[in-house]
Amino acid sequence: MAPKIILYTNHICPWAHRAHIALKELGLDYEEVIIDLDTPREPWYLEINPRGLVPTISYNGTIIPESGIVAQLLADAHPSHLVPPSNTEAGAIQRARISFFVDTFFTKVWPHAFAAQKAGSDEERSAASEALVAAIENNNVEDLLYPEGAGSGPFFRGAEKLTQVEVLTGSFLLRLLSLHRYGLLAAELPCLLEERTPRFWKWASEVVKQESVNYIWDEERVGTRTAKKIKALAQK
Ligand SMILES: N[C@@H](CCC(=O)N[C@@H](CS)C(=O)NCC(=O)O)C(=O)O
Repeated sequence: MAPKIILYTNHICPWAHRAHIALKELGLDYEEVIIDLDTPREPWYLEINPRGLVPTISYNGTIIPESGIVAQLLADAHPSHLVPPSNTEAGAIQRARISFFVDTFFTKVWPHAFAAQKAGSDEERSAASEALVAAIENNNVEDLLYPEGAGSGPFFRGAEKLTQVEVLTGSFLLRLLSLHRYGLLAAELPCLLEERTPRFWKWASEVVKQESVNYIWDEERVGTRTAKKIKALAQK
């Protein structure tokens, strides 16, 4: 029987967005409850998730917070192309590779995008964007994505369909490829990525085209809101 799923979310949140990608990829129906992030969390939501963050999922009545854990629960409960089962050596190794790639993305690459968004000047923003491209080069991200001898598809390790890597990074790739239009990343970043890290660029460009990745995405809303928030922070 199909599970009863309620997703507590907000479409502007890249972490919550991960759950939307997983649910769509797995073809699971869900009810969505939008949590207003501009006002203090209401007591009923704090009872569901005392951290007050989105996303949280109710899966057949069991409450699970934290985007990475939500995505893992969905992938484990619904075996699919996203991630192989862990009870074979090949499956366990693929899971380890997924985790290592995602770790590399979030500890080595994404922090520079975050720094660029918070930069106080164009020079600082350009330096952070340059550091981001250098991090992709220096951490062999392209070889992790497309190692020799792997498949020839567009996704992680040449998969033909999305994997858990894209579930966990897709919402951030959407931002990486568009926030320069709102002054949050250097204007030259897309060119730098395309010239210096073409396999990463091709991967990211393909990921953001997928319906499961972009069906809740509102670039204008996220771009203008993030720019406004960062300006307000700088004036404090
Ligand atoms: N580690 C959490 C991070 C989630 C998170 O930071 N969510 C933000 C929105 S993007 C949030 O709920 N913020 C609440 C607030 O700022 O009051 C996860 O992966 O689920």
